[in-house]
Amino acid sequence: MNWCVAETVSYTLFINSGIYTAVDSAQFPASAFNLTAEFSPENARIIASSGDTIHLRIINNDSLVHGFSIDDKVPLLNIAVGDTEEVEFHFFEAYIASIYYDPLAYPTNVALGLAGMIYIAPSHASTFYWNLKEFNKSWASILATGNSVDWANYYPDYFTVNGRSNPNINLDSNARIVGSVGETIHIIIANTGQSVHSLHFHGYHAQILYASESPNYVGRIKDTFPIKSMQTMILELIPDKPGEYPVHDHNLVAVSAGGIYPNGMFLTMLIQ
Ligand SMILES: [Cu+2]
Repeated sequence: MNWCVAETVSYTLFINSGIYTAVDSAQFPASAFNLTAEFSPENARIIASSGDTIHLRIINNDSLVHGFSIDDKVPLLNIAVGDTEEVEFHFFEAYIASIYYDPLAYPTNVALGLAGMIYIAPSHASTFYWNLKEFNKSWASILATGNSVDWANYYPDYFTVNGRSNPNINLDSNARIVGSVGETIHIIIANTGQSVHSLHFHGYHAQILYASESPNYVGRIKDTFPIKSMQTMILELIPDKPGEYPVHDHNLVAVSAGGIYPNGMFLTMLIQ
């Protein structure tokens, strides 16, 4: 790869709706931006280098009109049922994590799952990705049929990382951190849920390389990282000892699914 020459990076995203099967076998409607016309609860990751032309084709494979936007980058595109829209954009900075999403009826379509992450990757570091979401099972059916809910009384009951809950997050090699002592590890985090998620690392501290909410956070070395709704953060972890340690949401309700603990936002880091 030539690191000096910007390239065109192309993705085709399908807006799909489907039925999500949670870790406890509960099922509810959900939507996602996927790389194929088949619904998967994990939204596609868009990864490019700074200066690259990012070319997206977005196909609305659902039975309702959908939108697409990236704050400060791509204004709202409306995509009719069965239509395709195309857009091109660039990020000229490195170490940026951003969120693409469907802003229509906000936050309804995001709450159904339509939000994924973009990472502008300069790094040769070992990289992991956590797209944090939560769902209210009974609301999902209401939202999917175009009805409204009272967001002031939002109490989500399913919590996922890349569409999975514990113990299945460790099966996702893009999420579960596996590395070695002294290795530089980067963790790209997008909170595409509606709640704050506060990730607590056991065993290690990490340093904030990027925080969409405030540049003042950059450089802080901590073990707990609160991330607000629709914000992103990039962490650097250089493990100082071997071991297997957990990472989980410090808000313990987010470590559950359908009221069962610890079936939510919980995974481990395996350092050898
Ligand atoms: Cu903890």
